[in-house]
Amino acid sequence: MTAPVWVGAWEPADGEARVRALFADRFGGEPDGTWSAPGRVNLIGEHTDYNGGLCLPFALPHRTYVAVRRTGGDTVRLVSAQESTGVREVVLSEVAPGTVDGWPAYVVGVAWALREAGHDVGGFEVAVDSCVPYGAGLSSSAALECAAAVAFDALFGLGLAGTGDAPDDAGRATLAAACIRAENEIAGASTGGMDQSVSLRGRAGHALLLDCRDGGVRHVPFDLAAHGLALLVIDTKAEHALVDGQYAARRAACEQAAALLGVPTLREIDADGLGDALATLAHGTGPVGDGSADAEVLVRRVRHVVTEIARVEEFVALLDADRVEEVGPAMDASHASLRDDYEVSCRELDLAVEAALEAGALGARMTGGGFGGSAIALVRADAVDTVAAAVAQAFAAADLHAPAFLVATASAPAA
Ligand code: GAF
Repeated sequence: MTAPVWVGAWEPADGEARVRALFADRFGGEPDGTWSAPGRVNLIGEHTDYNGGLCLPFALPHRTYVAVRRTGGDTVRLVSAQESTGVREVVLSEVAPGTVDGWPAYVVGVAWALREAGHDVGGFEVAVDSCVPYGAGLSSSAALECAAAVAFDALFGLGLAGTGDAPDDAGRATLAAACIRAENEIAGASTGGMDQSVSLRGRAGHALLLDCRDGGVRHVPFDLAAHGLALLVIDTKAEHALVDGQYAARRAACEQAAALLGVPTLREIDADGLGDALATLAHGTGPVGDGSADAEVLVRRVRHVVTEIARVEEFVALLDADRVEEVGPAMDASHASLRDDYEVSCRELDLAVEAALEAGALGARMTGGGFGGSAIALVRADAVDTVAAAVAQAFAAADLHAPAFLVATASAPAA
């Protein structure tokens, strides 16, 4: 029997102490303060954000911590407990797309984007430490960007984030926009914005219904414990990267399909119009356009996006009706659609989902961008250990790396 490995979240005081110690060790003296931001899971609504659609993520208790000190001038010095690269140095005025390698891009990219938006952000030293599993599809990159964003907000007097008791949602949307620009333009990942939005705009005890057409949000109460349920997250340890071209290819196919259908985004196609839209795409002879996806592929990509947005609505309606124990079929259908139509699952994610369902999960699906990363399973609270053990056993039997597990509760945003 293979015992499951659990990944706990740090207590905030522990995370702060860790970055303070790293800061003192590498830079000497005290930082001006510490800030942190969470990773996320997405309950449903995958690959919908860059299509102007709906998604339903929530913030994890696992957070990335930064200790920051203003230095004056234009130079940034960075160190991370997760990296063996030592102290990195970047000159802010020299930052532009393609100029910053590796993890520092997520920090200086945010400073760059805020400067581009007219904010007066200058030099600083920053130490980083995190308990968000890295490369697990749980948004470690967005957690780093958003921790940096709230640090800059406080240190450079931007006045956008509000306070812990009274967060300023409009200001946080502005910070999220800077984080998204950092990720798209400086880190080079063409992601859609869900992760940064929930890390900055989520609320403890709630899932965030994010409408990516207009950036509107609704905080939907999400307390599984009250229903005797829990959300088990399975980090499959299958390598996950959003900068390797597959994610960008999915996004490009959606944009190509929207252009062929004459709509600004696929959000404009609703379930009633789906049949006509698919017929229009299917009649195009493939490959459609230069080096682009063929008609049959576009049909499947569009079918996923449109049906997935409808599944978000179905899921939220069940939450609103206090019937969370009935969301399982929507989760299962989401996974099948991501696996078969959107083709972003993989052997490890499929196995995690199958093993969890076989062990009694009410529903299960991959979460996040896919191509590796994590799956989620809705389980009875008293079955968390049994389901985790069954998944660990299935991975061992298939000769795969041992997965890691955590239990996700809807937690606080960046602060
Ligand atoms: C990744 C991206 F960063 C998000 O923007 C989103 O597209 C997600 O994949 C898929 O839903 O997390």
